[in-house]
Amino acid sequence: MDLLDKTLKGDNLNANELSKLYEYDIFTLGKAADTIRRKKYDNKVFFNMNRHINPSNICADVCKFCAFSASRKNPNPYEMSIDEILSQAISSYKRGAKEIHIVSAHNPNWSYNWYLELFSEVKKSLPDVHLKAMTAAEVDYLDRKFGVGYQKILEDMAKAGVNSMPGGGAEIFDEKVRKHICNGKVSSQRWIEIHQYWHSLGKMSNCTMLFGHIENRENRIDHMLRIKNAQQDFNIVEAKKGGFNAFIPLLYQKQNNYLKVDDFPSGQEILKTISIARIILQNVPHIKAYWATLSMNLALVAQEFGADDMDGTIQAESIQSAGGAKSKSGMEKDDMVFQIKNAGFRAIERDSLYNELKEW
Ligand code: V47
Repeated sequence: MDLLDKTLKGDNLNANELSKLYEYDIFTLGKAADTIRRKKYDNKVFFNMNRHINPSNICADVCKFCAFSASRKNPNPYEMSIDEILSQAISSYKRGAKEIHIVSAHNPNWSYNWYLELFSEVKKSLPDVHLKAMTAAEVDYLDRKFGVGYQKILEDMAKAGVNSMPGGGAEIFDEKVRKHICNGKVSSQRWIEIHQYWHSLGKMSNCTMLFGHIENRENRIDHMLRIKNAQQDFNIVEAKKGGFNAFIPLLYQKQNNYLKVDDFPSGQEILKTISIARIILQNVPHIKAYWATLSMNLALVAQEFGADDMDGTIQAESIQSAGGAKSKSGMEKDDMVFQIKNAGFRAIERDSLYNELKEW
């Protein structure tokens, strides 16, 4: 039996063995991935109406790949008040956003209670909105700063109204690469423990992988395998009672940062990565081709190579756009729908947990 058949059958192969999947041609991989995605979702492509809010770019950590955090290359520090965040969230809600996605730099000026107050205030003003907030890196930062323990932080977040956690901060789990690109940030093991504890509270989260910088193919597969192993009980995910909902390969944006990178992945290498993710991560329901990092065109092509989701309308975005992505002002819903349908798919608006809301 060849490697692809063995992988599809679920044989226990290691990262080194699985990295040879990249040696298949793109169409063979794409067909295998597309078969899995069509069996799950047929011709549907999901998107949501969301709003990203990044309350501050002042950061205690120093990640070489980051163009967002205030530094010599981005000498523009800012921090928003709770009232300012609230007024952005309310105006986005009025424009149709059903999810508010709050991710911040690790701002040393904020107290522990500031976060809880922020989440409570958002939920008090907008009880219907899905609040997706706090990467595991932020949770770990609060734990390091205030010494409360990540378990308590997660329990407090849930009590304050956080509905799900985004997948940021995973970067690349391989410890050697991680040390080079984001030394001092949440460890790989801790990132996974934080998500697993959150899942044990009956909550969903996403998982990301930052790729296209200095990592190699085996590092990417190792990252996927750690996610696969961390996703313990697929039935729980299906019942939406805790687990990873979507895997999001984030393509590295190269401008305005301190990470020196010589080679960038070709479109083929990117699509192969997405297909391989769909093939390996069969216990993670969704593969998100985040249009902000891939560009709209490649994210649409990715829907034929294993992905089933585009992310959303965003309205405003600061992290990837600081690195060069064209996502600063998000995208109109009509344009999203038009482009999905124009690519030959059914445009399905979903909520944050992938319940279908409407076919446009
Ligand atoms: O953790 C930072 C990444 C992440 C760069 O869960 C960069 O639905 C590319 O996690 N090039 C934050 N990426 C964004 C994120 C996310 C986005 C959309 C949806 C979801 C979700 C999560 O952005 C960070 C980091 O990995 N990032 N700098 C860069 N130069």
